Amino acid sequence: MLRGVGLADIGDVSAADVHDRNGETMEVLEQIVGATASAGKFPVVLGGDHSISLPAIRGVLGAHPRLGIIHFDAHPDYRRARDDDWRASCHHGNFMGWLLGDPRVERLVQFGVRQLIADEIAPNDKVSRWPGVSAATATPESVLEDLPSDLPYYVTIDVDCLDPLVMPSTGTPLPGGFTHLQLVELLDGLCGAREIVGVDIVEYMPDGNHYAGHVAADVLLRVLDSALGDRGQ
Ligand SMILES: [Mn+2]
Repeated sequence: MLRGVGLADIGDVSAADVHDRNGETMEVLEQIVGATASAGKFPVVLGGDHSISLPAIRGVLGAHPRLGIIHFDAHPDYRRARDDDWRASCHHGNFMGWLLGDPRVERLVQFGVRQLIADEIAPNDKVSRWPGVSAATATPESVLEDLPSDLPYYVTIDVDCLDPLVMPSTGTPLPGGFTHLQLVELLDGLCGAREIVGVDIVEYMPDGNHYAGHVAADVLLRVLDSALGDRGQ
């Protein structure tokens, strides 16, 4: 129950091109999320291109210098970048590479990955993957051992982790994803059992499919309920 939990909409970060060449919008988002997290608040970021998770998570790292990431996605999102300059090279398929290289990020656990990319960075020993079918049949009990209990976690949800029959309104739909129920049961179990310090839900593309919008909103609500439900009591 979210009774007693206050929610504030602090507005939009001005739209940027997918490849935000000067990084200015990214830096603004990092500052906003950082200030929110440092004030003891729980940042919720809605997108949009998945690359926004890079500044959002960097902002949270300012308040939580040891962090794990729980990542739901059809793709691993750490393709090799053209160069090390995130301003020039960061996009939704490679942003996780910079986070994996950040020593403050101690764990990355990925659920639902079902399309591997030839030029991806080799995952290092921080990474656990529950791909495709194993993610769909995973229970919270079976995956919690991959999530040390002494770490706070940021949750990033790319809506393409869901099956396109449930969530067609995204840029890179891929068959074989979660049903709504499989996803929310796993999220409920994980977010209720670990300290969650921020969340984003991204790659939702409003296209007039109102059902898909309801699904995205419900998934986010379940995360907030599981992660924050006791705070207002
Ligand atoms: Mn993604």
